[in-house]
Amino acid sequence: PERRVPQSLEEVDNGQIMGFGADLAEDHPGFRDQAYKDRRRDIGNVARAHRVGEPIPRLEYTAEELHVWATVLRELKDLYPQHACAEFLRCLPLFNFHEHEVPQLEHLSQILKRETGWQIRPVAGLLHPRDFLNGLAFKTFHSTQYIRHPSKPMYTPEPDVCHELLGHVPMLADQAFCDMVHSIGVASLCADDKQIWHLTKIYWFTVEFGVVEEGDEIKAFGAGILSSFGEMEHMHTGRAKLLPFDPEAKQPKMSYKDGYQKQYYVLKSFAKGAQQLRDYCAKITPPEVMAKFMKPAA
Ligand code: H2B
Ligand code: FE
Repeated sequence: PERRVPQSLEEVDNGQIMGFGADLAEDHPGFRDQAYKDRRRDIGNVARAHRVGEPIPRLEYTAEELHVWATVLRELKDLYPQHACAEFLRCLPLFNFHEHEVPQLEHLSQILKRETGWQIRPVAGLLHPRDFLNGLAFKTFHSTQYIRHPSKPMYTPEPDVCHELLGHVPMLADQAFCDMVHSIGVASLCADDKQIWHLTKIYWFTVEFGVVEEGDEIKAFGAGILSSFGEMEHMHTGRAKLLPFDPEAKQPKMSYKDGYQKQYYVLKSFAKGAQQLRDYCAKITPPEVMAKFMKPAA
């Protein structure tokens, strides 16, 4: 059957969760912890019940959950001045993250709306790639609201509130970054499955693991780097290959599980990245869809 291009965010399904659903896999740190699974399911149900346009319900985090957040924040924040890109460092203070409160999605979403017009929509877990990418076309970032298992504060096999808030949210307050990500989203609207896979890799090598040139250094903007102590150090050692970012080129295989990235793609700047993705998007997207979703180039 012909796939309908979603005309509004309501038409982007946020219910198709991949990988870890209600039952966590054997290798998930919470696999043997029924109370954790119940809690994760309850938080997921808040996302499932949320309707577009309503405020995201406030979540009261437990003392144990707060402790996980505080541990992760403490580990990471001292590394940012050295490893994070200038845009991340400029945006981070807007959110005023601190160790005595897990931030609420609604509050962060309001800050993003004010800064770049983006917003957050809660989601119960790892969303299907097509739906996740389609959300970006509507300037919407789907974010989980549960937190990783307390036994492993520095590791999570799936997105959690630490990864989303520390890794993704600050960059979404930067306009050029948002423009780049928006193009990925618009390109996904009419994409076939093969193109969705290509866009998933583009997303992976930019939004998740991208680095950007700053003088003769490279700095991180990818959330997978900025939310991982080990990955930040790994980037800094220079052991990974550095390649120029080119959305048209065949992207290498992504490694989800086998440790740190073997290569990073380097962006010249976010303005250049936004231009590159706009051009790619225009190649695979019908002009009427371009016209509806994209402002004319400045
Ligand atoms: N879902 C959620 N909840 N957070 C993400 O960061 C995410 C996702 N990333 N689904 C997507 C998939 C990404 O890995 C690509 C587009 O598949
Ligand atoms: Fe992510």
